Amino acid sequence: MRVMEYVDSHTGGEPTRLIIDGGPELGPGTMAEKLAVLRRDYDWVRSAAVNEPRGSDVMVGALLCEPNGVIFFNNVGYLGMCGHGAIGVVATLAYLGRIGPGAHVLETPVGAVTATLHKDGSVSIANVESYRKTKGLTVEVEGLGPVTGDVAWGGNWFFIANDHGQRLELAEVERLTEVSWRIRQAVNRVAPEVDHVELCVGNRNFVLCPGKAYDRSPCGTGTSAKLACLAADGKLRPGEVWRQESIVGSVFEGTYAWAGERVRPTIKGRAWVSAHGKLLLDPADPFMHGIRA
Ligand code: PYC
Repeated sequence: MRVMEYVDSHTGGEPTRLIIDGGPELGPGTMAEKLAVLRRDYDWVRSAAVNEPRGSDVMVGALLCEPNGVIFFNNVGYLGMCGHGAIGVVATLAYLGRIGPGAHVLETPVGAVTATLHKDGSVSIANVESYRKTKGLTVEVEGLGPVTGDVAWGGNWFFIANDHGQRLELAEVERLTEVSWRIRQAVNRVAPEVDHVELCVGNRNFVLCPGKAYDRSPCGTGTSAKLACLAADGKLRPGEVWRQESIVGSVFEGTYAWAGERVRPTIKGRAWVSAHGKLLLDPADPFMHGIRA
C-alpha cells in the first residue's frame, strides 16, 4: 500500500491539496527539471491525488519539493504557477507549524515567488514577472461570433476578454464554461500556449482552467495577467489596489510594480485549511491511479 499524506485548503473557494509526505523523489536539479521528471515518470501521482475517486476536476494539487519548491497540477496536467495554490501552500505550512509570519520564498517551475504570511493569516504573493504578449486579438467563436481579448502571462497563459456579452453570475456557470471552452478552442488556433480563459466585467471575472473546471477563486495568475494588461493600458498606477472578484464572490487584492517592460504583481488573499489525511493507494485497486480520460 502506498500512502501519501496531504493537507487540503481552499482559497476563496478554490481547493488546493498539498502532498506533504510520500510523494516521489524527483532528484536534484531546477524546479523545471523536477517537473519534467514528475511528468515523465510519476504522472500517476498527479492523477491519483487530484482525479476521481480521491479528488475531483476542481482540485488543484501541489507537490512539496523540499526545502522550498512546489509543483502545481490539476486534472489534466501541470501549472507553471498557481496564485490561489501558493496562498494555500503557505496557509498549510503555517498550520503544520513549519513557518510563521514573514516572507518565505517558494520555488516554482516558472520562477521564484515570495510569499508573505501576515499576522492576520492573510498571504501576499509577489508573483513572477507578468506581461501582455498580444493586445486585441480577435477570434471567431462558434455560435458567438468575433471575440476580442488580450493574451497575457501571469505564471500561466491567459486570454482575457472584456467584450464577450456574457453575464458573470454563478447561476450561469454552465453556459460560461461552454462559451469559454469554445473561446479557448478558437484562440488556440492562433495562440496555442493559452490554456486559461478569463472573462471580465469590471473587477469581476470568470476563469476557465485547462481541464474545463472553473476557478472558484479570483485566480492569482489570472489576476497577475490582468494587472499586466491594466498596466500596459495605463489604467492602473503602480501600487494602486485592484480588487479582483471571482464568480463565487471571493476577492484578491492585486498591486504591481514595474520591472523593466514587465510588471511584478503582488496578490493578496486568504486560505483556510479544510482537511488533513492520508491517500491510500492499494495496487489491487483498479483506480489506484485515479480515473484518467
Ligand atoms: O490562482 O493562479 C491561480 C489558479 C490557476 C488555476 C487555478 N487557480
